[in-house]
Amino acid sequence: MDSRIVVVANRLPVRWADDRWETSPGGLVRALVPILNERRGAWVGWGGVAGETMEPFGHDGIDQIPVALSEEDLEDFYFGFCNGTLWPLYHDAVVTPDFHRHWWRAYERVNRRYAEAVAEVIDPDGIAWVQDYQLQLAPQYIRDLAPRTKIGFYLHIPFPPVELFSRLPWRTDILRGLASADVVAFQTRRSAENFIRCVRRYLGGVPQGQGTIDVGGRLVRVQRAPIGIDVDEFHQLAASPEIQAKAARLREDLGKPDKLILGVDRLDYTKGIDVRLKAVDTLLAWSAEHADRYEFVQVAVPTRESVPAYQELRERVEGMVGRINGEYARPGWSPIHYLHRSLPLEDLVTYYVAADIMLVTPLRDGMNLVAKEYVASRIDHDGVLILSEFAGAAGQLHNGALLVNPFDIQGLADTIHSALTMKSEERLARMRKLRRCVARQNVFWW
Ligand code: ADQ
Repeated sequence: MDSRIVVVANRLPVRWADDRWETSPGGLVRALVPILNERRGAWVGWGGVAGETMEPFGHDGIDQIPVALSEEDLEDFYFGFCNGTLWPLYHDAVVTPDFHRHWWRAYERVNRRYAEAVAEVIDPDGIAWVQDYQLQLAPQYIRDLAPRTKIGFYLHIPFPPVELFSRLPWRTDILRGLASADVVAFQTRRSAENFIRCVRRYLGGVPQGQGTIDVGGRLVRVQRAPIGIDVDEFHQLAASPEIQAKAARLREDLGKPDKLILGVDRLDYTKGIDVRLKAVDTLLAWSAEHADRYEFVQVAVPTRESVPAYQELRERVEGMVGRINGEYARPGWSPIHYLHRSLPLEDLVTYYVAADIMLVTPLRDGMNLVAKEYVASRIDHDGVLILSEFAGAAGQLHNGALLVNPFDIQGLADTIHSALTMKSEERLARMRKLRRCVARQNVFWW
């Protein structure tokens, strides 16, 4: 096939909808499709059904190259090593990572399979762009099989500090995998620095200045490249009369609260949903007599439901919602409106448009696109973003957002109170700064 540029990601950018393939939603896919179209591109990724082997096919003008994953691969590679070891380890070990040799072997095996699929379709001088923590060994395997390939790697989640990374029994293998790329890029400067420190310690890398490091005679460029969103898409949806009307109706259906406070996340223990609920609980205890002027909406998307830590989180979060609602509800009003489901983009934007305050309180997050999507949807330039200092987005949005430490529940409750009582001039001034930043550093800029 001789593709000049090949994106390699855990999943293909398409999904099977009843009787045909459709493009998956999301800014990343939308940003890459035109680039791949222009340059005869291919995308290597899993097709989404375990145990199914599929032939390559074309969609959106891109060659889709499916990689097969068996049930066992999915168990040991995806739920095991990716989401039971790497995900918690790279997010400050907020949940204890599990280390198992058979998970690691599955990680090696599956990474090799992706690399083989790349080597089969790529032009000898082509570019392979490898995405995220599921594929950190792929750069090395691609280099072995197709030595002239130019390889870029992008990590969407944080790269941990050396003290945490050292726990990984296969730390040197992972670093060798990553350092086989020509360019390794991260969401934040902190992640890039952590990576450089690890490469110095475990691979004897020698920094050469200007973001390059010499690893055994090869120069690797290490870069910060914070991901952005397709701002116009959110702008257009938010400006549509249907969504404006739906947002107004939503507020009415929720009992016309003075202030609507919103959280939107995958139901993941890194996102600090429980922290947020505790802060809301504190706030309610402070002001029980006029609490019914506020409404807190939490939209939680089901995710990785077969991993025990996620099942425990769901139980904990839903237990808290029940307890808080049980304590404070009055006829016709309960403080927390909780949805456990994925929403179409139009509905998501409806919530963004309706919300006065957006709570984004991860304990650690690579970037956090929800924060940027909220800002892009605020075409009235109003609304307050409360943002964890441990989200990558804080590096860009610190001027307009109210930054919080999610480990300080009392502090978070205070900040929500400040947002509830903030004067309109300050809200508008902050939102203007946020919107400028999100519009400038959008996904195409990235
Ligand atoms: P995620 O951890 O998935 O991404 P995030 O950046 O917040 O986190 O993206 C979530 C996406 O899911 C958003 O685009 C949002 O619109 C969507 N979403 C959330 N709730 C939804 C719902 N109820 N229904 C439908 N869609 C919903 C990883 C890293 C992040 C990094 C991104 C991109 O963990 O730190 O920002 O990759 O690099």
